[in-house]
Amino acid sequence: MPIVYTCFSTDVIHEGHLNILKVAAEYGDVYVGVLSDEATVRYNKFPTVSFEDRMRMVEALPGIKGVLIQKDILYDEIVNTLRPDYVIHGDNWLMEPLSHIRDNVVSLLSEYGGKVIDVPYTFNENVRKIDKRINEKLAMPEFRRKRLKQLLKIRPIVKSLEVHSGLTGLIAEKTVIEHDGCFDQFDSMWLSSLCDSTAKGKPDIEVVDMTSRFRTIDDIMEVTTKPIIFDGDTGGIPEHFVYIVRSLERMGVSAVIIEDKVGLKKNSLFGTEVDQTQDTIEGFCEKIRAGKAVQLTDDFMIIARIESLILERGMDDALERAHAYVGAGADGIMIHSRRKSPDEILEFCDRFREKDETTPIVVVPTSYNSVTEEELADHKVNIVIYANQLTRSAFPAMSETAKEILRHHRALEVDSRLMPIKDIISLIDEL
Ligand code: SPV
Ligand code: MG
Repeated sequence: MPIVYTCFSTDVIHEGHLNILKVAAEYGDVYVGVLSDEATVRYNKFPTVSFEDRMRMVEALPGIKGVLIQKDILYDEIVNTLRPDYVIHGDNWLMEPLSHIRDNVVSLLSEYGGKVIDVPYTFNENVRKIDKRINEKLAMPEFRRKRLKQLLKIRPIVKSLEVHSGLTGLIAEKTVIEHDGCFDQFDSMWLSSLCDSTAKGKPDIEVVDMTSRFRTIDDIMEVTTKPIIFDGDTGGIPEHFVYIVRSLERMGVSAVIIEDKVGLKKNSLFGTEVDQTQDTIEGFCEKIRAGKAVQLTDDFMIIARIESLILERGMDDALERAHAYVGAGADGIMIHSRRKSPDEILEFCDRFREKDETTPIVVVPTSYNSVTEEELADHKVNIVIYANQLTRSAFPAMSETAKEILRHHRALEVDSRLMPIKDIISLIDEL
């Protein structure tokens, strides 16, 4: 019998999958691949069902000859081992970005005369409802909160993108690209204090109060499912920080990062050009301990941000603080720098890892932006934050549009640079 292969990357078997299996059975013995978590999170929603349960779900389907694990999005390994005569898939893979997967399969099969079968994709009201249900589940606090820890286990480096509104949240949520045969998307969102303040036309000095910052979180959470890392600035005094931890955890935020500064906080990228006071090690440890003491779940993370390199206090001070903060209960360390070169950050990571192999390290390559994610991962960095690039790209574009309209006394000249209204509308999901 000819071998027919299809790969499922789904948490729920619905009529669309059953239709694929029905058509597949007309061509030969049907083998189904279950896509690994590691591959799924590169282009699809985070699975709401464990890999083991997804395997069991597929194994229980009638009329299947075998179930396989597909480790990669591309089918090379499966095709080379199974040598299917047919690979069958919904015809949604004729469109970008999935068409790259299809092209790859066509080329692999053509080496020995195998064929691709495209089945009309089932997208009816019922399937739409199931998709919506999965999204709603992913957005629930108890599911969203733990996702950062889950991602840390399966991603070589967790990528986080700046967000400060529902719209930027949607960009972080929905942007998926194919590049050189690899798929990629952001894993999480960074709720930057700089960009949240800037969006409100205010300086980044903790003047936008927590009630307003929480309102921004809510706007983002309403339209996204990805985990949130919250920029908690200094966290305030320990007596206030405990309330922040409680609220964030309850809302379903995955992590708060607080920086070891006291008094009037200014943005770190000013460095020593402005007066900024670093907290004492003991003072900051007390704040970390206070936060950890009120946390109710194991999912939430308090990450300690070290400003020693920003304030030019030296590497030894940064390392001493890092180990002390972990000793006080910090679930991760963020090390920041405003140098053009990544050298001091990479040196910090290497030296920190000599004594601590597991505590997650977070970095923000804004000024040392030539460093790649692969280099950072080689130095055992766990989370990379792109902290302000959306705001910095949107502002000049908006400013230029405003000037052009003034220049021409009409909007015709700017039109070619604008996103069609139709596209903006399609970005927004309706309930
Ligand atoms: C932010 O995005 O608000 C940050 C990172 O705290 S930085 O602006 O680099 O200090
Ligand atoms: Mg900040």
